[in-house]
Amino acid sequence: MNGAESLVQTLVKGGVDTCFANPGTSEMHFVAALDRVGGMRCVLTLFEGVASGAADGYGRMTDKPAATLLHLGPGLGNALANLHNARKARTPLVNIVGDHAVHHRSYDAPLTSDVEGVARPMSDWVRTSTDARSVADDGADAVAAALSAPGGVATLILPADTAWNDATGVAAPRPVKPAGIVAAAAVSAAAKALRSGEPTLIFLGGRALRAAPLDVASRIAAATGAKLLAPSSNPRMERGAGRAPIRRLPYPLQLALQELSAFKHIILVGVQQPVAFFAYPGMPSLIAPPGSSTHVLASPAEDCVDALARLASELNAPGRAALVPPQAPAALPAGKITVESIGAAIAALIPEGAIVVDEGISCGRAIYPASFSAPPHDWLQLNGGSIGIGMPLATGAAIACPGRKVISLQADGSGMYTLQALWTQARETLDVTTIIFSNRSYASLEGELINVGALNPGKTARAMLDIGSPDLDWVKLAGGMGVEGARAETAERLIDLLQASLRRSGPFLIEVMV
Ligand SMILES: Cc1ncc(C[n+]2csc(CCOP(=O)(O)OP(=O)(O)O)c2C)c(N)n1
Repeated sequence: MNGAESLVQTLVKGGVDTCFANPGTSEMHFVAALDRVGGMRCVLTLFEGVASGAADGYGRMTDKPAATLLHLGPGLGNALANLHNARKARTPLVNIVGDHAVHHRSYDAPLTSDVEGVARPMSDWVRTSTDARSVADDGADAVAAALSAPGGVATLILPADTAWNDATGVAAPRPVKPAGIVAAAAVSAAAKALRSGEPTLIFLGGRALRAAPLDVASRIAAATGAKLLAPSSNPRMERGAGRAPIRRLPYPLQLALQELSAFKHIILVGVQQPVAFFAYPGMPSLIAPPGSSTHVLASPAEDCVDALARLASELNAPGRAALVPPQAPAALPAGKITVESIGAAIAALIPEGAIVVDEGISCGRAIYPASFSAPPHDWLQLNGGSIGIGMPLATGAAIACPGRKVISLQADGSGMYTLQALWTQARETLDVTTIIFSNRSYASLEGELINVGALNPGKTARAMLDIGSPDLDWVKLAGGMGVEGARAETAERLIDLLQASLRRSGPFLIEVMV
């Protein structure tokens, strides 16, 4: 057994059974090992940002790491933007990055670079294997690091000789650091705030947005009159009919400040304190009102399910909370495409068990509020702010959850960063319906120009926000990568196309002309 085989076997033994790859010469032994070792599904991506975003989608849906296979510093560099998003989402993920053989590094060959230096900012754990005999142990440590609470990005750098030399065997899975149990004092401090009679917000994020903890939180809210709120962008929310509904903090800072202005207490569950996405001249960075108290019930690395259950029992919260009733048949919109008609049309058609990936930016904002009582589904967002995640995330989620429909809500500008994901969707026959919001502009940045105080933008500044010259043709772009598509210029056509695509298998793309 060589080092590469020992690593693949160790990963499979540790539960890593899917690898999103874009390999090169230094990873050839890893690639060859995939044929000799069973149990690893390897998915080719045509850009490393697709591999990292897909691994993120897979990890969010399964709570276990997928691997990526990347080519030295430049391959890893191409993956970084979506590794940043994965890290912010606290997704378990293992990068395997090939490097030159140890004896070759000193010659400064064309692909030589500081791979650890490239890895560090977007990784929670980094190691370079030094020897084929230690590669299996390194692999087991990487999986444990990725899975340890609160979850993270582990990057293992594999010099080519550590892959081709003889190994000693396979390493057993390592113990994983579980989520911490919160101190009794944190539960009683939250209970005291909730009993104070003063306006109290329970701010939930991360794992606390899954159905079970949300249900407990809504029982606490019912018992105490507290309000529930989530951050504006979240890795994964379980929502829909029969589940506790939760609104999100508005993205515009002015609205976010207004939303929190009345609260005297803010209880954090699985999330950090609310902060402004950007600094704006003369505006605060922290959103909690001055004079309010913030109480950490559970940090992202702590067990929020246990913490909420203990808080509910201390408060004698009722056993059931009012949940969202099943969806009443909504009137489907007709006529002109607007942000509102997009919201109503898509919200009405979300099927049970769907996974909605939301990188809709300005055109997708009406879909979430319109879909509270859609059949139960998951909602995945860009929560690290680095655009270009949507189509890769949808790809990874579809591979993680065969049998579930994926609806990928995609703004056109963000879509252009990683559209190669469509090719992987076609090759793997994934049930992904991509809905492109073709407004042919960086519309959200037009508002930001004003927000930062850059008033009266001139021709050059405006040209930086206009992506309509030349016009992108998404139906042709998709067709070129093996994904069938069609254009919708009215709400009726959008509804027809969406219904048809949800009935068929394999990917489809709808270009909505906004
Ligand atoms: C990696 C990265 N590069 C650049 C940006 C800055 N940025 C934020 S929004 C945006 C434009 C988004 O345009 P589009 O996806 O078409 O959505 P729209 O604003 O039109 O709704 C850009 C370039 C970013 N957030 N991340």
